[in-house]
Amino acid sequence: MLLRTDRGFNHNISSEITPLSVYAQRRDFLQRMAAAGWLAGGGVALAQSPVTRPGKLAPLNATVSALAGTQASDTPTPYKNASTYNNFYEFGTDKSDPAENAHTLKTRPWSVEIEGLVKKPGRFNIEDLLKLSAMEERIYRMRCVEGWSMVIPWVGYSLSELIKRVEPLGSAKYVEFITLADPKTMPYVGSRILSWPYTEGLRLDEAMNPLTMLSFGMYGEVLPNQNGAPVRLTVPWKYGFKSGKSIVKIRFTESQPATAWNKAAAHEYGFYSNVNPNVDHPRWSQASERRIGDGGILAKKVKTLMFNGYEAQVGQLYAGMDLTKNF
Ligand SMILES: Nc1nc2c(c(=O)[nH]1)N[C@H]1C(S)=C(S)[C@@H](COP(=O)(O)O)O[C@H]1N2
Ligand SMILES: [Mo]
Repeated sequence: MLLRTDRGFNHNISSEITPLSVYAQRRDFLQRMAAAGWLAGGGVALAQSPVTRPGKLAPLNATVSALAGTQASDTPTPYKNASTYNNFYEFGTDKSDPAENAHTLKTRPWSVEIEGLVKKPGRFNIEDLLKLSAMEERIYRMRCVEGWSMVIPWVGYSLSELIKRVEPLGSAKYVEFITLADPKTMPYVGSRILSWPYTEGLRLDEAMNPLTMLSFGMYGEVLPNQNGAPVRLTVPWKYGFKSGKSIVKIRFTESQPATAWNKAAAHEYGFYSNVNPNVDHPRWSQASERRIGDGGILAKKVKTLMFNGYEAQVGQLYAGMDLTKNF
């Protein structure tokens, strides 16, 4: 196995130079909307999203996010793929299992408990979380550690909006995400594939980065159960497993929390799990990825980008760190 030990940051941004991209189309769309006088005043682009709604679930209205890095220049993955090719081990390990089995997940009533090192611990009902901040649509590239990727228009807002409300104490350094583990509705929670509940964690500054998103929907509609309804994390510069689904608890801690995949195989899955084409998984290369879409498993491979293409937004979080050790 080839393991490159490139410790420097990759400053190659040629990937940003995409010819006729969705981004450009979207920008044209926004310009046309503005010209037509359809945008709200104050320079805020309350544009309708050009992403087509599949019309399967309840709509979740959002405005196109103006935050840098939130409008990936790639064509969004067809909804069909994004909602039928999933990892959600609580419902099975085959990619098709979650879409087949997750109808048993009960997404109401739902609440997210905030605990640990914060001034304002407590419980947020999902209804209150949905109203906590303005819903934005953000198109993120998502890269699974297994070597495939998708481009998904998420609906939600920055996790930092919630974190600010609960006021972390100075001693809080990490955020732990605990997801639902209900053996009655999740058939594989009794299995020994992983230790349940599925948990994940971020450093507080990673969690506060505006790209880190609390997502409630995708493609203009509420999340399908198999994608982590009613609320999940989306962290676009990290491997997909950091984006925990169906979150029920968020805990602020002083020490680095354990994570489900790190507990299962520490030498394969570290705490950081930043997308990094220069650090291979012990069993396979991470230099390229298969973009899931109409091509199915024969889809063509594309080069994986440092921090999944979000280096400009998040590279400074890791300045001076050895990313081969902190994988
Ligand atoms: N609770 C929970 N969250 C999870 C997982 C899981 O098995 N259980 N799988 C992760 C992995 S490996 C990936 S790639 C993404 C997939 O998200 P998607 O199905 O919405 O694309 O969810 C992540 N979140
Ligand atoms: Mo994944």
